[in-house]
Amino acid sequence: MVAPETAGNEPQALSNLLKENRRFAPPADLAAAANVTEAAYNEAAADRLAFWERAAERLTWAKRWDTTLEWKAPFAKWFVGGELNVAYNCVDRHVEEGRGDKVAYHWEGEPDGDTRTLTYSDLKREVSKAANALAELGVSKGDRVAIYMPMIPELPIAMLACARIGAIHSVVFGGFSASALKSRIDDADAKLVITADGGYRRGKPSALKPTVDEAVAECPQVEHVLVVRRTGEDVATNGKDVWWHDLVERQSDQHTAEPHGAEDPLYILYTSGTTGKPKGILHTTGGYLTQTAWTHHAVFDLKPETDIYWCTADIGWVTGHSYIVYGPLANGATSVIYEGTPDTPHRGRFWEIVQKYKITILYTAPTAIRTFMKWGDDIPAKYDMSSLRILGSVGEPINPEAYVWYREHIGGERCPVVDTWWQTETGAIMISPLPGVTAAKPGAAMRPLPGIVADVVDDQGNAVPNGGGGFLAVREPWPSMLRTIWGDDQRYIDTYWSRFEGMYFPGDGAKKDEDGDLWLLGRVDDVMLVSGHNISTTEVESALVSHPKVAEAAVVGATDPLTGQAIVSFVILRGTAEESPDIAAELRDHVAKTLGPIAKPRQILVVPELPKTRSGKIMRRLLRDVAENRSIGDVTTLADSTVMNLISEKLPSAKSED
Ligand code: 6R9
Repeated sequence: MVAPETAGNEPQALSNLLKENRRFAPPADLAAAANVTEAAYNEAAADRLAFWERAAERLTWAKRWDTTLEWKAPFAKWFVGGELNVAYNCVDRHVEEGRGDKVAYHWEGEPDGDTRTLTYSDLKREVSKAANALAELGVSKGDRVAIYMPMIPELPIAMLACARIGAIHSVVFGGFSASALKSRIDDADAKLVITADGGYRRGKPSALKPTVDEAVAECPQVEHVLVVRRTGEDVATNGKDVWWHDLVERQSDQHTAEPHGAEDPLYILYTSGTTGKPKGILHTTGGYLTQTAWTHHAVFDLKPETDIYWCTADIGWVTGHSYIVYGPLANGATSVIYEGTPDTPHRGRFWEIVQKYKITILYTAPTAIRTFMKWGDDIPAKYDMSSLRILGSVGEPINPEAYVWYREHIGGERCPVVDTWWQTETGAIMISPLPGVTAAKPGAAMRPLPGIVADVVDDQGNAVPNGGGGFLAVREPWPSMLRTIWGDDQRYIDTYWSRFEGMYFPGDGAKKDEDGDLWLLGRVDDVMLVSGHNISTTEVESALVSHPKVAEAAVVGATDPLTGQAIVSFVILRGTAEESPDIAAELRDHVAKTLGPIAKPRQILVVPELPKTRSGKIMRRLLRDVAENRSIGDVTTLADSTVMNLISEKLPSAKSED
């Protein structure tokens, strides 16, 4: 057996197996007109706090801060003493500066032809009315408001109304169950829930209100439920319910946005991580808006006058909070919001939307990109997508092959792809290429953004040399960082600040290539230990996806008497590929050839679907249960709970070829 390549003679915390030589320089015209150039890295390196002060100056402050950063590790306060109103920054100032007629959101409902357009003036009126309505319901500064809604304009309006009055919103993704909603309402002690009768999904109305009723029946602290009528389906009503169209529509559209402290809470967003009770990640106003707005300006090179920007995430996730609502609106962008799924009424829906609105910047997730690969190249080829100029990816490591497919079939080989690494906890993008600066490598998040100090360290917390792998760590506080876990400072300390002295530990594995560029390698909980080598799931999955017959892959380590753990792979084939009897052998050899024999999977299972969270991340924990022939663990956070049955059915055909 050949040992994998390592940087030196020391064993590596994480092996570095994948070699990638392709790279794509920024288009010359884009680079020449880019919002941010190489100089930003030098400026931030010379004086990090001065760099973030300049970023904060892009916002409108009612009172300038006294202290840029107060750092009592691990508790940070940014722009201390400063006052601003987030909703004023996202809405009013654009109207006051003469941009009231500019479109803030083109909203596209799932049913064909169901559209709405909101200018910044429209948004100001709607947010003001909603803020007045919240006040009438007795909601005031510091109160918590749970929001459980479909992707309709009232969702950002409700969030901005909370921000305007200083109430703390807690958006709960509309696909969560009554018990998940209840536990989040309880944890934050919310007094108001904002919801809708339902939304449209896969061509049908999908009810939300019954779930809210079930949750709220056990939440006596909830005083009111404010309900938007979206589908018009019958809903049960009770004494707590208030219709949005009754209450909000009769409010005055005048509302004065009072300034709030830079460290006043803006929102709580629950993230479940891999195990245990969901964590209420707390974000505050000044630093959060500074970094979401600056990164949106820098990473997407947003030109608010001409760009039409579309982030396909659900607003229920952090990507939607930061890059559909706060960042784009703070920058005065024109965005598209789409309510439904990519295959309704047909598999070209996304590309039809790109063509219709002449989208210039598209931000989506690897899970979606791999699905489009699986559906076939001919679908996007039918649409005119020549308006696109920048493509983004977020949520999981993007396999080099998926990156190249995205660049070619969506971006027409002219658009830079920015692979953006960040988390609910980081609030905004941390590691990413800049589209006018970076010669990007497919699959690499490249460098920490200016003002961010991140590194790859070994298990002792020492920086690994170029070519080495280990743990991602952030060495210095950043403006949009989480401030704590709601109501649980100790868990905040234990989860993020105890693994390495003085450093933030995100829980992700990473490597530095020979040039010092960063590659994210998946959650450290998923790393496989094969014959004494720590092998990342990402590298083996990327090797599988680089085979022309494979669209998606997930790998896990299963206990093995010989090697400690052995690699078990689950693959989905591309639309055109046939499942042949020798496919497993073909794929195993392909991985061995690409990464070395150490990474050769013991088993390959061809499956129709993979288990994913509702935000599209692969749940390897459940696949480990299958691979080790255990009964399957908690499936409540799965997007589709029937998937595990489909996969288990495949198991008897699994053969070990060695
Ligand atoms: C924004 C978001 C965070 C976790 C993160 C990491 C994974 C996100 C990634 C990526 C590799 C990227 N992740 N972006 N991994 N490359 N570009 O997704 O937030 O839902 O909190 O998930 O997602 O594992 O730690 P969140």
